[in-house]
Amino acid sequence: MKALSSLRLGAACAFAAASFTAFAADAKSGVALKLLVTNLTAPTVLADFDGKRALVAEQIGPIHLMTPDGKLKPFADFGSKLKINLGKFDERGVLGVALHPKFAANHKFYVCYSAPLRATAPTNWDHTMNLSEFTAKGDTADLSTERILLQIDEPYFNHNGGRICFGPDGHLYLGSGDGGHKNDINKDDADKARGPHGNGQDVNVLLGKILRIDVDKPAAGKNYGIPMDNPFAKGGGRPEIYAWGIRNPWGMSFDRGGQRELFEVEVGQSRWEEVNIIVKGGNYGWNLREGAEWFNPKKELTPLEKPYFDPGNAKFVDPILAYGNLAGFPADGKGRSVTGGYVYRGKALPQLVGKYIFADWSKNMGLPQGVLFAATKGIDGKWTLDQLEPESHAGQSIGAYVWAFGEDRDGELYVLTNQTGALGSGTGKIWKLVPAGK
Ligand SMILES: [Ca+2]
Repeated sequence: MKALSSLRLGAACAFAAASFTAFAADAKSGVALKLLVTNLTAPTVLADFDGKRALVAEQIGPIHLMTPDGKLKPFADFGSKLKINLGKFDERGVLGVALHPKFAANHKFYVCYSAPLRATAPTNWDHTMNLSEFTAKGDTADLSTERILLQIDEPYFNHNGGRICFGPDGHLYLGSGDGGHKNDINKDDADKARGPHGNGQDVNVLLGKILRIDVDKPAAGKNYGIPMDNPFAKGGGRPEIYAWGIRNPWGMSFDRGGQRELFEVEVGQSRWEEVNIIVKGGNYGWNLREGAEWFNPKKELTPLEKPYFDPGNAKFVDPILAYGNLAGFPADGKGRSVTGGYVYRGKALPQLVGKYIFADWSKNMGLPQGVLFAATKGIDGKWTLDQLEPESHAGQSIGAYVWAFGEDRDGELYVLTNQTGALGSGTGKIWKLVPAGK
């Protein structure tokens, strides 16, 4: 029970219970999707590069610079560094890219990607996730400048997370998945060597966590530093951990306004898709909880009355919002797999300011039926969910898999899609959220 005895309670875990409100039909949204780029595979990242251009990463390796009218030119290609299954559905590849907050001066940027399994990993595991620093030279990246900061061995191909972002504190945040497969438990799968109660609740492993590191002040003999106020900076768990109990964080971004909160989405297993606000020391529940229910690792569609193991005094942070997964709620679920986005702080769409804009990947794993959402915080502090129905794509879905969102320097948002759900199809597109009818 080592994992349990080392659990620490977060200081700021008193969140209101998740709000599972009815799904309000949207009046005319005043929003349209403007097509900027076609012929990509599966775009995973769009972020500001220099105010004039954005960085666009594709999961299979290429990173481009994109002009405001959607013209691309090569910046880097990670294709030869990846372990990836081209042409198939895959959760490996280029998963996160972030520029250093002082990129204009130091030209440093960070990429989280799925590399072949390193020599020190268990031989039957799948791959190693690398978080590396690189230095750009003008408009291209020199990949020989790679400095590997952090490596996480991954037992399975899926649930990698890999999204990264810098916080207002200047530190780099990384969301790591629980290691994959399902249930986050190894009772019948001992070779994959997860803890007795899974990786999410084990604070001695880096899987299933939100991590926070200091890239600017490396500790002696290390490639990075540990912020002094990380929950386990002085012991009790891995010092990189900022929050835990995470399953598969496919989306992580700081609100650039408001309270500068860290929004994360959690791809659920079969019943609940979550939006969380991540707080330091927070335990987000997985695999004891899915949504605000006690998860049943033996019968995933039937939640338990009490936790499947005794979590002692552990306190859990509930999602600010969760919607039903169609696997668990065939009649009124809203999707299958949540895709994280951003709190809108741009100028073009005043009706969206302060709302968290995100999506479901697709309502049907085999068909492109992604749906956009807007979450709104009420005056009572509770969040409610609405479909964001672009007037250019009216209906119950936008007719594409929603792979990711992007944000430019002005705070305007982009929707990154694919038509096949697989890598290598050449159907990837980038759309900008713009005012309808302009
Ligand atoms: Ca959770």
